[in-house]
Amino acid sequence: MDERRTVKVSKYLSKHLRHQPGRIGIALDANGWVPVAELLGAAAAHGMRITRDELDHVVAENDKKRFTVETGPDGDRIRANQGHTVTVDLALEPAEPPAYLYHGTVARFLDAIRAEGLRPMDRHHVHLSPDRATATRVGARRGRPVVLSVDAGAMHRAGHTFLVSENGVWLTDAVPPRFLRLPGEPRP
Ligand code: HQG
Repeated sequence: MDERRTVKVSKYLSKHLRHQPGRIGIALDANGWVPVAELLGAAAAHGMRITRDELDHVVAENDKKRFTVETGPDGDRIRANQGHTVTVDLALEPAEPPAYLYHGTVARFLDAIRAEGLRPMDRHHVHLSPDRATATRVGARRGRPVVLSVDAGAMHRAGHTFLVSENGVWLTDAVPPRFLRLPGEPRP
């Protein structure tokens, strides 16, 4: 499977497993799962033929482990590991975060972030990375990246809940400004 095809299938899966299942007439269950056979059938019916081998390849090779396939009594099912805009309960267990987590963004959002902290915007959670390199890549999607550090240890002690997704992304409801350090500022 070539890289272009892999990216195309991955984007198609993300779109329908996170954002617009109704576009191809599928419904995710409460926890975000859909039978693999149903997904592939619906995709084909809407002009996107994906083989089971291709799907397995994308799930296994995806750089960010965006999807999980699970074998159940009724056959295999698939879901996106995070990043949904439709309502799903990923049933992730709260976990204790490392002392610091990182968030990659761009300069044009900094004034708002300084004033109101990090907000989930269109997603269900604020997404935080365990290392600066990952946060840099996340920020670079929008322009020249700016990496903020988050005093996750202090947030946790103050009672904020953290979840960690299947692919190592840390999720929390919001990050108040006092737990953020912008580049060039001392740690909070
Ligand atoms: C910004 C991708 C103004 C925030 C990535 C970000 C990640 C604010 C944008 C995952 C703000 C939201 C998530 C505030 C936050 N005022 N702007 N108060 N608070 N922002 O895409 O973290 O490819 O929803 O800095 O790799 O960029 O989808 O979040 O720039 O892991 O698998 O608002 O998405 O993964 O953008 O990215 P997003 P994100 P996937």
